Amino acid sequence: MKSVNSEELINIIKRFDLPDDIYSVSCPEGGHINNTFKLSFPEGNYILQRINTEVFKRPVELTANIVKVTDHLRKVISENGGNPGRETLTPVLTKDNKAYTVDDDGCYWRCFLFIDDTVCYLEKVEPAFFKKCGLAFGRFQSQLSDLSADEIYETIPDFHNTYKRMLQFNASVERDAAGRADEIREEIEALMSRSFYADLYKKLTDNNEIPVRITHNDAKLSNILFDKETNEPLCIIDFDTIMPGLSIYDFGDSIRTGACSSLEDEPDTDKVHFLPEQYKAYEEGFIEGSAGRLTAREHELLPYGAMMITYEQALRFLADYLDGDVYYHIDRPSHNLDRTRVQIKLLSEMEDYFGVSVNK
Ligand code: GN1
Ligand code: MG
Repeated sequence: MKSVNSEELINIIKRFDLPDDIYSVSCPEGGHINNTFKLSFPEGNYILQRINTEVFKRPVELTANIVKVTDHLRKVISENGGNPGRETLTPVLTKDNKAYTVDDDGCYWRCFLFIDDTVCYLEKVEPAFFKKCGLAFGRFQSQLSDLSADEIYETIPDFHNTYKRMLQFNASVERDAAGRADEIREEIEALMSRSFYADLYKKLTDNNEIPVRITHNDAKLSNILFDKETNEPLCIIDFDTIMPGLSIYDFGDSIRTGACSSLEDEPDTDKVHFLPEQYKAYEEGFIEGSAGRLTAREHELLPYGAMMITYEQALRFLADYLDGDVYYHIDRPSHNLDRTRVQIKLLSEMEDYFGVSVNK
């Protein structure tokens, strides 16, 4: 996306229903997809974002999803005596009452209240603390459980359709666009021998064995804001991938990122381990937070959610490596391959722990 000059920025700021005297504009760290600006006014702070429409190709539907979900969350939080201004995102509308505005280049912009006095964590945390993250995402699931998934747009079609991801991966192997397939036969084989996870996804969804819910679809630790004073989880953020999905996949994504001893792109796989203590703590929190809203089958499938999403993420990283690194940002030529190897190592340790055997 092209850079933004201050005149354009002021022009956009003026379109939103914000106070008049702006103090300052800064660019907070973190967030690699959208452009984010923090706006400070004497009356309070706001977040202004330009949506990356190369990744989020349906910005109107995406914004409608955010409005619907945050309206609902605000209602539930108020009914429970909470503070909706701090416990969920609050979209700020434009002066003509829209939740986004389009600039002269066709880029979409949106604005939220900034939530002051919070911290977020990027790296692995202690089990007792990770349990709180499970509570936060479980509570999110319970707060949304009476809003129908039919009311939400699927803004990235088949985003977590593991079966289609498997077919796309097979097609990437077949095409071998970057001529890399021969050097990574072992990794390709590791994924092909696990296609039963894709079949399981198809069976679960074809037979409606578990409900399609409204899910976050990027349920990682860094998407929770904690209250600076109490260090308790306060607010879940990053609603760009909110779509119809499976609760066990949100659960699984948290495990994939938070019950692993390394970052997801660690080049040395000897450092990559599944952490059962983290898993158990998060599971306890997630179940408690979801307050009886999950079905017995969803409970039973939680470990599978962790394994299936890890398998799917490996398919996505390796397909991108085979395609010549066209989707994920890379900092080194082997980046997507390193990411894949971390997923495979983590998955195989999960399989040992949960007693899943793979015919190699
Ligand atoms: C992308 O950019 P980030 O970290 O929010 C991806 C997720 C992957 C993740 C893996 C829209 O998310 O699905 O799990 O990378 N988001 C999209 O690092 O594809
Ligand atoms: Mg994200």
